[in-house]
Amino acid sequence: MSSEYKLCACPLDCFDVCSIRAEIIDGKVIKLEGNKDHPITQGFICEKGRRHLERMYSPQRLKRPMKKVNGEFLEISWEEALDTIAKKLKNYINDYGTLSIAQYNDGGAGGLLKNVENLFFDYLGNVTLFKGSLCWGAGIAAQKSDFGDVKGHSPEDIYNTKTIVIWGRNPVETNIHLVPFIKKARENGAKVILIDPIKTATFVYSDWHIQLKPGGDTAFALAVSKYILENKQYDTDFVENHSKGFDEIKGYLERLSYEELMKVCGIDMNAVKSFAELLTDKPTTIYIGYGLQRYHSGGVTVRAIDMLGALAGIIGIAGGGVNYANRVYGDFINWDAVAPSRELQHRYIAKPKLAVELTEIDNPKVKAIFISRSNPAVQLPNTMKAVEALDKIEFKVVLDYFMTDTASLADMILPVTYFMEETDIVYSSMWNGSIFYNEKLVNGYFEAKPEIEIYSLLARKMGMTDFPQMTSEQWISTLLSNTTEIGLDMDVLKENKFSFAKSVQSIPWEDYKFKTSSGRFEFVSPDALMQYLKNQNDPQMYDFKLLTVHMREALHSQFLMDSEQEHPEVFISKEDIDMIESMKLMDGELIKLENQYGSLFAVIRFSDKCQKGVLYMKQGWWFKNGGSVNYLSSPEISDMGNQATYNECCVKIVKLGE
Ligand SMILES: Nc1nc2c(c(=O)[nH]1)N[C@H]1C(S)=C(S)[C@@H](COP(=O)(O)OP(=O)(O)OC[C@H]3O[C@@H](n4cnc5c(=O)[nH]c(N)nc54)[C@H](O)[C@@H]3O)O[C@H]1N2
Ligand SMILES: Nc1nc2c(c(=O)[nH]1)N[C@H]1C(S)=C(S)[C@@H](COP(=O)(O)OP(=O)(O)OC[C@H]3O[C@@H](n4cnc5c(=O)[nH]c(N)nc54)[C@H](O)[C@@H]3O)O[C@H]1N2
Ligand code: SF4
Ligand SMILES: [Mo]
Repeated sequence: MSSEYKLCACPLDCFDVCSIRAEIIDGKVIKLEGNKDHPITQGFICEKGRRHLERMYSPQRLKRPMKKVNGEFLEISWEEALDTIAKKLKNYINDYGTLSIAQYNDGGAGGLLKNVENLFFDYLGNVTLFKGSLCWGAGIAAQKSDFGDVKGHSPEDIYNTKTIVIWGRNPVETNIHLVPFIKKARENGAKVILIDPIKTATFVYSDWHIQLKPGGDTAFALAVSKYILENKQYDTDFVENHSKGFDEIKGYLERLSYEELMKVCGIDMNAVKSFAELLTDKPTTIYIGYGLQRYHSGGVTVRAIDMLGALAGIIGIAGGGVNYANRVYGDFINWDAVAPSRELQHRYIAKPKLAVELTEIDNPKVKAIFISRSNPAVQLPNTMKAVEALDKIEFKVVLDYFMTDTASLADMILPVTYFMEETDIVYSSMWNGSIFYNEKLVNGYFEAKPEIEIYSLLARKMGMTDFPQMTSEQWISTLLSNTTEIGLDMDVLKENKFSFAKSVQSIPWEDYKFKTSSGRFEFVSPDALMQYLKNQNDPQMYDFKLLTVHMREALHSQFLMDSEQEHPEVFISKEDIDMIESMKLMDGELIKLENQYGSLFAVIRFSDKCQKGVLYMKQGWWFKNGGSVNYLSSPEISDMGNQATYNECCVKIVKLGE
């Protein structure tokens, strides 16, 4: 049999969204490699991308629907699964109303048609949904407040810059295709500044590491802003003609004391001055990551960095920008064409608060929950309580490929197809404006089905005659019927398998037409900043701050299924020598981490990457790997965007056997 080569894109919840070349022989994908013709992902993929085949053809994949009987899962037919679900839903709706049905999902797969599942629930009635974010919500809300939208410079624009600030982002592990851009910019003479409490893998590409205290970014941004103002280095044209709230912020900055700010961020005045000099020697670009907004003041932090960008005059210029994410297509999806005609009034729980609110919510209580594209039993904060809360729900349906920790809680599991087994559109990059047409390359694994088919069948069983019944192609052409407005030619997309909207601006806000209500860039309010500084005086409950970061080899809990690691590792700074000596800790020893939310056994490692008083761990571990780092994280939300506050976490180390 001869090989056939087809293009597709990796839909994982990743900055990059790689263009992939698949080799297919006899109806089976036998090799995946980077597509050399894609201008951004440039012909290479990560280890996870290469492992897609192992996952797609894994013997552990779920073959058929399964129901739990006396604690054991039994394979059943689709007919039985969908009949049971339809019957249960009808009964709950009849007895308690549609609000007793909940739907939880996340970014596990970035396909457009994956969202048809949301539409199913819109047609079902007003249900219970989850708002906010485990990921990037505070920063998104922050940039919407400042600019009116969240836009990033095109990756190549980095070549126009003199200084690249990588602020709380770790591209060497989480955004690997940004790295060649950084490397080339450096070869051309650009300097790279890394701002992170941890000396991450990205350190090797940086010229200067500002190792501030966790949560200290706002204070640092305030100190630099104050210095820029005092030294009249700010962009007067921008603040006078294109911004709102400058006078208030100027007055506030003048009143602040450097001393207080230095104490909060742990950075000295020389560093503030040097950073201010580099930032205002334009063009300078800032790339913000998501770790720094997983705090109570996460929104204010991103707004303070935006403020700094605005004062330094790097907004709307080539080689500039405060890059957080890049929303290009979301607003152009024609959901109106398929939406139910009645007005929706769903009930919402903030996602990070599921652990506390799912059981408390009443009138009606949640009786059934659908969970897909996510593994909340591992990824949600306050995991033990979240698992308890989920467990109490009478009827739980999970859609996944594998028996994840969440799936093991379910009453019914529905196996879904892998991206190469279905047709979809992928545009989920948080960084670049690529859009991909993923056509079905091979048949589905055993009886796995795509979500659109599952929900179309369920709608029929439920007698939802108004629910649109369409093929994948019909869904795509309906949902993308408006994209000519942004210069996206569907024929070109289908032919080439990837494209870019013509309207994607390489330099966002170049015309200074901000999408805020004032039409100007809006400065963060002094009140919000004051609240941030006040919060920094709150006493710390335990000795150590614990940061949880993303790991190179996994995508959250995905790709860890076969890991034989028995306990997660926790890294402690070698500078914490007092603690190490007084507790007689040994490198590699099993210890327990404990706080008000729970405890977790972990292997302690001495590290020169973190700072005194700060521990860090990689997130995503399953129950069988010793448990989720989220046993320890708080269900509180940030100041904006209902964002989880994973990094606002304090723990103590407990020595075992004492
Ligand atoms: N390999 C891999 N790639 C991924 C993912 C993955 O799991 N694995 N996940 C994807 C997803 S969904 C996301 S959201 C992104 C996340 O991508 P990133 O934002 O790059 O990664 P994070 O690990 O979330 O956090 C980034 C950094 O924030 C730092 N940080 C923590 N607290 C602070 C602080 O107070 N100030 C500052 N300045 N920095 C702080 C951490 O030390 C960490 O180095 O990555 C995506 N890419
Ligand atoms: N402590 C701590 N916790 C964190 C973070 C942190 O930094 N620290 N990061 C947070 C972040 S940034 C994020 S984005 C969340 C991620 O949280 P989740 O999205 O819940 O995490 P994943 O482990 O990626 O789970 C995705 C699941 O979807 C399944 N899946 C993949 N494709 C499909 C599909 O096409 N259909 C269906 N139905 N299922 C599919 C996968 O098999 C997997 O089980 O975690 C958050 N949790
Ligand atoms: S996980 Fe990210 S870097 Fe790896 S192949 Fe997928 S999109 Fe590319
Ligand atoms: Mo995320």
